Amino acid sequence: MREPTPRAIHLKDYTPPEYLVDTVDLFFELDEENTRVTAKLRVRRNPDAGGGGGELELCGEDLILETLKLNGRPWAASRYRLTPEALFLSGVPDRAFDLEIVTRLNPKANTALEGLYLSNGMFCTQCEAQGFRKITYFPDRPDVMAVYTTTLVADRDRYPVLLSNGNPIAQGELKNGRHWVKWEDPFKKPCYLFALVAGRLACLEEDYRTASGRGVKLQIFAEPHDLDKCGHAMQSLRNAMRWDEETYGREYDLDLYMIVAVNHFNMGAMENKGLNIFNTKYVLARPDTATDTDYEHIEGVIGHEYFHNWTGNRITCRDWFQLSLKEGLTVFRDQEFSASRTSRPVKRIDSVNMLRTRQFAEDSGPLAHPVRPESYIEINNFYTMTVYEKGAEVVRMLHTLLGADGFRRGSDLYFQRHDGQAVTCDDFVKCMEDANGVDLAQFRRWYSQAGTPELHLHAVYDAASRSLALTVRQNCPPTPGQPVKQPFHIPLAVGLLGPDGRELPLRLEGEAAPHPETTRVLHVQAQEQRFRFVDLPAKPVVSALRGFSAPVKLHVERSPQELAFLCAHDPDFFNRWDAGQELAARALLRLVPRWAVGETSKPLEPLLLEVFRALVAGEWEDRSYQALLLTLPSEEYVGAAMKAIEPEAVHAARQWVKRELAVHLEADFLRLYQACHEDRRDRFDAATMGRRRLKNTCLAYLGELETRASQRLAVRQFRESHTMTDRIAALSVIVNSHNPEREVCLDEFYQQWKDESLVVGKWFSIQATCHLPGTLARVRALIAHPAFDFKMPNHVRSLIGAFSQSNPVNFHAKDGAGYAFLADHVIELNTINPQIAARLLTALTPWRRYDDERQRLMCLQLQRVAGTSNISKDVYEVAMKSLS
Ligand code: B3K
Ligand code: ZN
Repeated sequence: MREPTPRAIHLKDYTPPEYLVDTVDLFFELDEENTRVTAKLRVRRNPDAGGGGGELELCGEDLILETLKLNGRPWAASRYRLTPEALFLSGVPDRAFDLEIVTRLNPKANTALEGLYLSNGMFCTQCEAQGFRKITYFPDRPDVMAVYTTTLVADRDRYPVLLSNGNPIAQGELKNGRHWVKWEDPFKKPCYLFALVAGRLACLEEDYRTASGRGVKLQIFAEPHDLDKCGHAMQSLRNAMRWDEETYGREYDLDLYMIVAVNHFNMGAMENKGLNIFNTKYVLARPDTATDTDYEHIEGVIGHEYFHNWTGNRITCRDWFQLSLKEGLTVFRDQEFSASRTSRPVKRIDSVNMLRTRQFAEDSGPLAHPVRPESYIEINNFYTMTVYEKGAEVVRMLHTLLGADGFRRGSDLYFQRHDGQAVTCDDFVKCMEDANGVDLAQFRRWYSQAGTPELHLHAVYDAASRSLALTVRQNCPPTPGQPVKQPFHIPLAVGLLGPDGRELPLRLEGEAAPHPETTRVLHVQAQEQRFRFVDLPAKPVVSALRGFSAPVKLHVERSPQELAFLCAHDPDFFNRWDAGQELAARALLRLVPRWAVGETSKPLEPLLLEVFRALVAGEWEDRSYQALLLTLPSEEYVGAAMKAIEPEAVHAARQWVKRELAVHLEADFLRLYQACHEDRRDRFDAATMGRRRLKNTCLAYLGELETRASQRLAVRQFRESHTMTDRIAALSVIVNSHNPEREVCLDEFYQQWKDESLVVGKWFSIQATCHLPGTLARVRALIAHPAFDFKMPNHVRSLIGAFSQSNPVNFHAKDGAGYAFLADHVIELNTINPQIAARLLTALTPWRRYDDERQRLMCLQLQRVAGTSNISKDVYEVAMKSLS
């Protein structure tokens, strides 16, 4: 909402800060519409800065400057200049000095939810990436690290709880019913980790003892009526703390760890030092209000934010281009934590599924960027799948290449060498190199080159020499600004299976003995490389990219029989699942053209049916994994393999295969459903959740039959179950069918849960993702529903986000109504909450992947958005880059 053509910031222009701030003393007089902030900063010139004695630049937005003093004396107006984005002071002393800045701001008017704002009458903050500049004038960049003290003054009645980073050190009463609390955070931090909260909050409190015996108080704050939903978050926090001690030798460092759950939040949660602020969605859970997936996500996000205390807070980023330094690493850490808590195979497959559908799409479209981007217009647009999820894969590859012990040596060195510093991705890789005596020069390209590498494997068996020649070729398609790529260093985990399904010893030509393991990691570094395995009595089946050892697209010639064989025998859980997916995806892709031309007779491939029959009949210990094996690849995944995506045909083909499988395997699905059916509202262990996941997978198949019996089964589960998992799974089946009780069930659900905002969000999503016709009209009606709050990102995401990102067949309706609907709301949100608006708009980014008519319609809407007056930097960047 500023200059017409916002400026891009480039990594190559990075220079160290001219001035450093050692201490920050903040004094907040909190008021809903007129908060006064007094900031006292101890400032000094940076001895390591290049320039000499330039202006002191302090960022600041939407602030009213009241007074400015230097070393206690008013600073003359002639010696500073003010722009809408910064305050520049000229002629400041060479020696360290005190700066006192008094500003005013209006939290109530802050609907962008960045800086200081109000959520359900509670004050809270969000400073990452650049929200602190909406609180006071400051050198708002992560390489300026200071020690903070914060005093909060507010009305005692409305704001009995006053929180900030660190430990409370003093408090008192004032006249007019106001009170104050002073906080001190002994650790140096960048301003993006600053936080405050003030409100009428209830607290769940427990004690924790660290491995070395220190006592830490754990507190979770929520609105009083939500206190009974904080137990799982508390347990998750304890689990995360223990895990980080055991896995990385990292202990918590303050005496107090606080988490506050707020309703209005732009993302999942925020790792502010000692005072995490969370979206309620990732804290609150009770068996009747939250699903198993919610329980898992809560544990994952609580872990993620906790792990940031070391990877993000103690060691932070030098600049925002290094975002993946903390995010990629912390996602890797949270993934491993979750894997240890639930089912490792399922956690890995869930992560890869998301990467392959969403990150691969990002990497092949106009918004593609390296894990360490080179430029940005609005940094908030770079909290992407690439920086987070691909960044985590890059860290995982280091783990694979160096082994668990080598990785730990590298991380130990990283914590030791860089504690208290703001560093780069390169510094991290350097620690891995130094601790292990390896050269990762080529590996570093994963940080600088965008795009998903393609790996082509070609295996030739030679019976005479009993050897297998494996030729590996890699290439990476061009991405914006990077037409040509250098080869990557790719860890390729492989195994070989004999005709009986047993693993074969892996001995490469020239080696004295076979590899000790049945999976070995090949280092693929050249554009084309050959590996020869010897001593193979018969032609083996290659199991490549085990565990998804690198974020690449793998191409191997494999017959359907080989895929079925792998799906039945591969001991590698990932490849076993992936072989089934590939078999199903191929079957779907073969069906798609028939739908496109309206052909009706479509035989279900006997091999696919056979594979599924074996999967459904098998006795699996990990039921959750079995559920995944029985799930067809998503429409997004199948569509991604097409030259031009045909959403209706893909949807129709998938529905048809699903229904055919249900028809042929009805008895098996029903038997499995019954075997797993139980109503355990008190259990959230991996085995119980696995049974629920499998049972609900079966229910979804049975639902496709649309028989009276299957309809009744779904309604019975909906009405009689006590867990939200089972109720929502049943409701989803009901909503996506012609069940006569559809509307009644939806209404019952709403009536029961209308006071629980998060559950209302589920009610929105379930309707927004319905694949039947008429969904857009319903979504429009729901926007007008009294329960819908346009200013609450959770609601926007569960309705507009779910419709545009998780309902391809309706969003991509041929008439373009879905696109126009999305653009309307992006334009509306552009002024209310730019971050959310920009995020929503990315549903139109992959327009080139569709047919000509859809391309035209999607572009039309992107152009309409791009032409909006008062366009925010966030929306501008997404619209312009998408169109380029
Ligand atoms: N670090 C925050 C994300 C901040 C997003 C700012 N637009 C949460 C996280 O990744 O843990
Ligand atoms: Zn994070």
